Amino acid sequence: MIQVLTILVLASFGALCSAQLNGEALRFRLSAINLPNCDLDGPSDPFVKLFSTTAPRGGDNHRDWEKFGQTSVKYNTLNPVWDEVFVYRYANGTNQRWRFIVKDLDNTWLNPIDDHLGRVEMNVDDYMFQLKSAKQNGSQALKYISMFLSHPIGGALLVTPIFD
Ligand SMILES: *[C@@H]1O[C@H](CO)[C@@H](O)[C@H](O)[C@H]1NC(C)=O
Ligand SMILES: *[C@@H]1O[C@H](CO)[C@@H](O)[C@H](O)[C@H]1NC(C)=O
Ligand SMILES: [Ca+2]
Ligand SMILES: [Ca+2]
Repeated sequence: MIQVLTILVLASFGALCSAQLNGEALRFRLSAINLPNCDLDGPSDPFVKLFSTTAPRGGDNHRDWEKFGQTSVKYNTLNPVWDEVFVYRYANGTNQRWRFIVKDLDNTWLNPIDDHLGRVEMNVDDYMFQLKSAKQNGSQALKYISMFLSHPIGGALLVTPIFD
């Protein structure tokens, strides 16, 4: 009887662990090129807010998007390279999408509202597919996946995967 109980406990513990470990941890850094300049006294001060959702495309609104990260601010540059490493748990085929919003820090008395520098959306399955094709193409192609910014159009956000 005690043995049966032990097996049951082990079995449910195993199920719990595999549920928690479900999905693959993607690690990446962000950088950007040719961002718009939205400051009068020098280049923009860009930072990025990272959101994700599994809501169906079209039917989503902003409250469906969960924030999972934010970069630091890089001052006076249109080509920022952010230092932070982001971790995102990827589950294939679950319609995971990223929305990255790039802002220019202003936050001054005369100019309290941060300017919008652009945004990108990408299906994480597509990101993984591009990564896989780049890997098959040789390590030279593996540096980053670039995503063109829209609203307004101009510049690109680069996602640099980190492998152990
Ligand atoms: C995701 O699943 C599809 C279909 O099962 C498979 O072809 C693809 O290789 C998978 N992608 C990754 C990154 O695991
Ligand atoms: C693979 O490499 C070829 C030749 O360098 C290039 O034309 C092609 O666009 C690359 N494909 C991907 C997915 O990077
Ligand atoms: Ca500004
Ligand atoms: Ca600014």
